[in-house]
Amino acid sequence: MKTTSTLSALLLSLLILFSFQAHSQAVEMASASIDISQLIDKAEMANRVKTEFLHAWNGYKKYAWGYDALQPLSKKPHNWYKKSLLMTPVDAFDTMILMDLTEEAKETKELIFKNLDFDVDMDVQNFEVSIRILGGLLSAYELDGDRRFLSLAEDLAKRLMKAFNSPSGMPFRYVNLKTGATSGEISNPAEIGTYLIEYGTLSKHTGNPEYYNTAMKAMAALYELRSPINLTAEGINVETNKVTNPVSHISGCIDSYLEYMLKGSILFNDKQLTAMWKPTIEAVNKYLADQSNDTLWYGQSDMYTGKRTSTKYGALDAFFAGTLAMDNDLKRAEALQNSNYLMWKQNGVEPESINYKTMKVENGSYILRPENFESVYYLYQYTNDQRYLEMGKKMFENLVKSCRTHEAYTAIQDVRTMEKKDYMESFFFAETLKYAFLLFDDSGKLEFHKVIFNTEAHPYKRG
Ligand code: DMJ
Repeated sequence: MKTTSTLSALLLSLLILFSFQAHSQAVEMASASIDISQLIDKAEMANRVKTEFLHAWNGYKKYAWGYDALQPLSKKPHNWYKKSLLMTPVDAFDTMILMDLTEEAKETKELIFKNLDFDVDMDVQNFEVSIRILGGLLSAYELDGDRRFLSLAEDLAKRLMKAFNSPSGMPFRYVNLKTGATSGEISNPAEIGTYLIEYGTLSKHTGNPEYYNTAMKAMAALYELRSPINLTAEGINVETNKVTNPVSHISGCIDSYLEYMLKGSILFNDKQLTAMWKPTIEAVNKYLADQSNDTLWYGQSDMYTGKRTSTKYGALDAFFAGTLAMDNDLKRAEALQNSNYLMWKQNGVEPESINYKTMKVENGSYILRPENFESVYYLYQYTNDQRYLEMGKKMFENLVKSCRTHEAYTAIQDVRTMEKKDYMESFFFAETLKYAFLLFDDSGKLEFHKVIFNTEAHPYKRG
């Protein structure tokens, strides 16, 4: 009996020793794979991204020069409204500067000063025109220095500001650039609270505080409509000041309101925003986060009860890993970026939305969205972890494989079949390729910690 138990003890020790060695080997292998990742040639990757930017840009130039955007499959130009606002050129300009595409930047600048005119009788979507055009003109001014960019920005802002002419100070969704007429009272937090970074930057450069105050008033009015547990509604009526849809989440329609609360507090050192951000992020993490073991997602909940209403997550939500990193919550940021990458990898390119409980695709389209690249870039900046270079490289290669056309880049109708869709968004130039490029770029032309990006990836200097 004694001999048997001594033998079993010996066997057990051998087993423990063996599994310990196996574990050490596994750890060594894991670190070896990290060493391999260090072989990523960042300069070569940055150059590859730049080459693809040029490929897409040349397609735009050839078939849609002067229009808002290109439809790459039919090779037709597209305008958002009756007259072009040069969505693609204005959105793309600062990426050209950062990529040192001097010739392209020069001809784009000439096009902008020759053709961009806001004195047009047409209703535009305040949010989209603000983040893309006003946002692009302001970063163009900061990077290029030509005061004509600032004049255009101020002319546009004066027209768009009419949208804020509501009883609450929260903007209507649409405004006529010539007459100032407004429409669209049923709005959402993203379209109400995503102006502060642009308007504050404009106030800084013009010395006129009215822009900052207008954006801040709208944001504060929106914040007042939070629920007693500090969650934000998806739907708001800016005329009646009432909630029209009580669902809360971090996704499209709310996303950039959260982003601007944090970024605004940093860029302008605004204590009111810091005081708003603290209870907001606590509520988001308490009622929207869905965590099990090391896995983190953010779902949708009722703003009054905090009860989960859906386990939908998608391409737009992916920005939040970067926001968490910026808020010094690296633990959640890294966990969420793992989920983002999982969502991307599952089909080779991320879909618009999935159910994170079943991992089933709910909406299979991919419209060249940037948020996953954005968060990879942020995470790499905050951690210096080579894993994020690996992620970015893989995602970029997938993008090239699935979205590249003979003469440009295009959206995907459904990532399950990879059938293509005929549109190239301006944010592909402003954001997706910019973040992919900056992830690998070591030129020092843009110092991450010295800028804040607007939600369309247009960078503004801090301080
Ligand atoms: C961009 O226009 C902005 O990033 C916006 O905040 C959300 N959606 C698109 C990109 O996906």
